[in-house]
Amino acid sequence: MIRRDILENQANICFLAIGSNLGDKINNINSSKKLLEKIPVKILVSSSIYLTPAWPNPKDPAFNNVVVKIKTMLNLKTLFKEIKKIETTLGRVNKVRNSPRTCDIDIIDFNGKNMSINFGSQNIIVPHPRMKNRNFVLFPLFEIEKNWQHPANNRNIIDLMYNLSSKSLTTIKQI
Ligand code: PH2
Ligand code: MG
Ligand code: MG
Repeated sequence: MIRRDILENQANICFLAIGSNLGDKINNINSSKKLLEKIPVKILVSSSIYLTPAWPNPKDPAFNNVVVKIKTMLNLKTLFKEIKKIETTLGRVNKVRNSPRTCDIDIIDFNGKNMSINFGSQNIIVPHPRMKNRNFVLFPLFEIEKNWQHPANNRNIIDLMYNLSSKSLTTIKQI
């Protein structure tokens, strides 16, 4: 029982991917970080900003993407709820799936664990199920956490980057 209490009160280390492809993108990312710090979340490290073509439709406006490493006492579900509030505060309107958005914050990794929880109609899965195909997650994550490993298969981040398509490797730019 005591052990459980200790575990429940521990700080969680988590990686978030932040993206924007609408409006003042850099400003939107900076505002996202400021609002995250109010949740409260401590941002331990932030990657630089990457310019990436929109996935899956490269005709949509290009994204600015960053990955941040954070520390928080919030559990996965509460963190998810708070992140959704920030997206709404920054003017995100959920229209069509993958349509341009001012702010998108995805939970990439939570304590390096495989987790899946239901939240209303949504199923939150960490690590993020599509991260392995996403240059805009892998590159900034590699920049700030060179030893990151996927908990499901222990594949390291370099391994995952090698498996990206050549297009994914050449179209991303650090700015
Ligand atoms: N986010 C999406 C869909 N497509 N493409 C890029 N380049 N960057 C993103 O952050 C991104 C995307 C939905 O979450
Ligand atoms: Mg996203
Ligand atoms: Mg999202």
